[in-house]
Amino acid sequence: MSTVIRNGTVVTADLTYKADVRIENGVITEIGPGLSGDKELDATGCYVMPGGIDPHVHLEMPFMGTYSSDDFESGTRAGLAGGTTMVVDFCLPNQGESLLDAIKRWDNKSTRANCDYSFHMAVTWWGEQVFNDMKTVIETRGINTFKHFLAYKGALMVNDDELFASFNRLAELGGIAMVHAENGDVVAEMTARLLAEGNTGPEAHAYSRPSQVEGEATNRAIMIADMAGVPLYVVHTSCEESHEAIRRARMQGKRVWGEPLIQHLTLDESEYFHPDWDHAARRVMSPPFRNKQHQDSLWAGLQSGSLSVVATDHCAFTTEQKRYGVGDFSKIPNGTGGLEDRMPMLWTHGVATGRLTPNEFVAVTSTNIAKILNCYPKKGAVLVGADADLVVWDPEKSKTISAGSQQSAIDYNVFEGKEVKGLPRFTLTRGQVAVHDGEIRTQEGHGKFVAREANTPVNRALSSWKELTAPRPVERSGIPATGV
Ligand code: DUC
Ligand code: ZN
Ligand code: ZN
Ligand code: ZN
Repeated sequence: MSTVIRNGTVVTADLTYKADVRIENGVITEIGPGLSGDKELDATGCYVMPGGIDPHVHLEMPFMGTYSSDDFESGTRAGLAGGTTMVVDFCLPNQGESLLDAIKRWDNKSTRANCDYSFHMAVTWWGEQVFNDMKTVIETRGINTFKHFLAYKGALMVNDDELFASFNRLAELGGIAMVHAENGDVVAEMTARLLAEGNTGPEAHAYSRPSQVEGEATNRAIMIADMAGVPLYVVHTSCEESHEAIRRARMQGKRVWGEPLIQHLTLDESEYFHPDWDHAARRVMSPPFRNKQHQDSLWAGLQSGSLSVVATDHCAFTTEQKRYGVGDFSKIPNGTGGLEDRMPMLWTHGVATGRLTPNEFVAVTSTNIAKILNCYPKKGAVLVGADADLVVWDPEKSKTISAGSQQSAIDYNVFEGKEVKGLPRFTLTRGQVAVHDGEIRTQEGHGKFVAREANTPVNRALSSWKELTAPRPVERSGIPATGV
């Protein structure tokens, strides 16, 4: 049984050409003109692109006294509705828990996924067990990316000694380090000060974590990664200070990548000053939305290639959950949704405005991250042999984003009322049509775990630091008899 996508224009990260695409057993088997198949999907007027990969989601995440409200079923359904065919979630070990036990918990949650998925491992504590588990996780579970929180003091945060130890271990194992880069000590101090001064509303969340805390932590993580010799992926890059550090590192030949979110690219800090408490609280996430100058910096980074990937940090909480923070902004669960809207919003504000080419759109929504995560060309490609995770994209199809018609389980949408032009006609997950013109035909449990191997040493940081400072004891003759 073959499926052929007919009469479309194939758009990949580097090519645009007219061709039909044949799919058999979930895999692309032929690309060329005039193909026919048992089942045919009409792509006239559409682009046939690799499905989106969202490398930063938190589905059913235990966090801030609750769980994020989209699970692997609703979250992946939302993703597919918007053209995303793979998500990567963060496995979070409890304090003292082995990494392998934590993965078991994530394995159980993810059996309901409608599309393929993978995990990053979070290093939430440090000790011999974690040191040892890291090797097993990489070698037997196909998880090569390890995230470190430099914020959330007293909960997820790791200190610099732990960070350095973990980075060194990853360098040795061929893993990739990831960081949530905000200075958690400063955020904790600012939070306490703001609350003591009577600043309890959601707007104080933004004041508690200004761009400097992100710039500082990004710089620090880059320098520590350089000393360890490990590649570094900076999640949710939201500001110029952080982008500047990433840009500089890349120009120095370091393997550092930055990941802006669609929310930071299209929504700004004025949202926190909305007179409606719920409106502002629903948009509380870390890092917070920034001003227009920071947004310009992020767009410039995507255009110039200094920023590599657009993600969502999808971590959806209901209004009821957000209200845990009435009277104390620090108790508002941090997180916003975006899985369903990332691709249409980026197309509308990126491609339709002329900031990005369709090929660059494919690069930042799919191909770049597939390469970084070591699952290219299984994912992120339109090539014979690649998984048929595809989106047939209709650049003329439009809608108004609304919570009333979304797949996410929450009761609002941070993009409510925004017009998007550019939507999937079909989304295919390993060859199965999951979405056709807005009609959802997802299949719970269809999603499979995508194992990813460790990176080759060539992907390590290219800083000259190690050569310059390689330990070389100095030969001396005039050694004093005593140290006194
Ligand atoms: N930021 C959020 O807003 N939510 C989840 C975790 C994070 O870092
Ligand atoms: Zn984060
Ligand atoms: Zn996150
Ligand atoms: Zn149709």
